[in-house]
Amino acid sequence: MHNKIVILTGAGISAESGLGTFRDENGLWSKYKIEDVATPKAFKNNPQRVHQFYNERRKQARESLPNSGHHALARLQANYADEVIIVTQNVDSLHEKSGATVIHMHGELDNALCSSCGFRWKAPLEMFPEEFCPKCTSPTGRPDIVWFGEVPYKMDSISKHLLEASLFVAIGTSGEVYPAAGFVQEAKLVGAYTIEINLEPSSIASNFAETRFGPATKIVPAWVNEILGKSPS
Ligand code: BJW
Repeated sequence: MHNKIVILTGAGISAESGLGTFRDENGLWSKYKIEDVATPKAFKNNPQRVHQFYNERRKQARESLPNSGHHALARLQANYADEVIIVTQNVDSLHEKSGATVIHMHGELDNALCSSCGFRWKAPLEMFPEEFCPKCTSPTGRPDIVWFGEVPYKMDSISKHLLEASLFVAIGTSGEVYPAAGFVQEAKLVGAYTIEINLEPSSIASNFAETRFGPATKIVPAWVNEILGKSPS
């Protein structure tokens, strides 16, 4: 029995819902350069190109549905006797669509953010350069996404949860991007047991006490059944 389970998810949990990962073969970073679409400088130099990248992904994400991996985590959060915190690096809303409550550390495709006043609003399906902020009226709306070089959201809250974790599980993430890639070490420092669930060993698999490999739609529901003490269905 664990007092607090902290789960970190990455693009791999949404892969079987049809959303592309970043670093797999044919992933987003094989088609786009990070410096063209995922940095503040890219947005400053070519907002049209950056909006187009996120407009396409927003449309795809809104049409997609959660898979059995997302549903299993929602079931765990609803039925586990103690706290289950889900932190996601994903900018889609598939965890919420499955009924879970999550911390979005890299932002959300469904939100727009004013870079002048910090106001957030629901993003229209398509955003354009000089998107007006409904609060301060500046033409400074941007996708509410944490780009490289920006500080991820809710770091204080995430650090607090990691300090209290007795089980840390990373699902569908390559371990290539910090600070998320360092969470396993933070959890280990406070004595948490650590599990990696991924299609194949990530670059930081050796940091985990236990690893389980295979598609998230199979491995996650099986692990959740184990934790909830249910026989496999
Ligand atoms: C399956 C599966 C299936 C497939 N079932 N599994 C040098 C050293 C250390 C750090 C740095 C450094 N130089 C710069 C940095 C910092 C930088 C960084 O980490 N760079 C690295 C590239 C080295 N990080 C930052 O800039 C961050 N900010 C920061 O550090 O601020 C400083 C600070 C921090 C804390 C406190 C105070 C200050 C910001 C990072 C922003 C990341 N942004 C992105 C794009 C924006 C969002 C978007 O457009 O969607 O976020 S990058 C991209 O990578 C995206 C993801 O959230 C993130 C992680 O990717 P993820 O989810 O792991 O996906 P993949 O594709 O990499 O892996 C998928 C995995 O799934 C694979 O392993 C597959 O095998 C698996 N899989 N199918 C199960 N069916």
